[in-house]
Amino acid sequence: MTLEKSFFFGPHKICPTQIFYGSKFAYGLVNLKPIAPGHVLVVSKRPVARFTELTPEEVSDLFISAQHIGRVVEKEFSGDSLSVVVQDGPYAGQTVPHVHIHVIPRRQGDWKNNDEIYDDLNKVDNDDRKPRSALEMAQEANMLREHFPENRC
Ligand code: AMW
Repeated sequence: MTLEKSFFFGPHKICPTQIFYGSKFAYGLVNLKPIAPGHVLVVSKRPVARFTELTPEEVSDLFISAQHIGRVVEKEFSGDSLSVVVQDGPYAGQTVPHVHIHVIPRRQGDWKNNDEIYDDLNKVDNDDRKPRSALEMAQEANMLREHFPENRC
């Protein structure tokens, strides 16, 4: 199923080809600058910046969505664990002021020191992190979308 509707992620208009998952209150998109293979984002459909602004129903749906998505990306990207991360507010590393969960497949030894993953998460504007092409992101979203036939956008 193709998701026709685009959404905003903070100030960024997200093309439908980047979106692979939709629930009542959340959507899943592939990452422009992933820090590991399969690093995706689960975003609140309502464009609020802070976690505390979500209703209980939105929190529940967002995390249930992250659980479904985590199961799929861990398997598809040959992970053995997941990092599930919320950077809630600018001083916690949030660069896009719109509530989102990072879901990142993890493998043994992928970061030498585990907490260095947070350094990499915070290097989003670093020149080493080249944005991916629209085609590469669309191909990944197409593959992931196959796992979510019940998508609702
Ligand atoms: W934060 O620093 O707000 O916790 O995370 C922002 C995330 O959003 C980063 O992983 C970054 O790569 C990603 N990102 C920024 N702009 C886009 C975009 N247009 N499409 C997809 N991902 C994006």
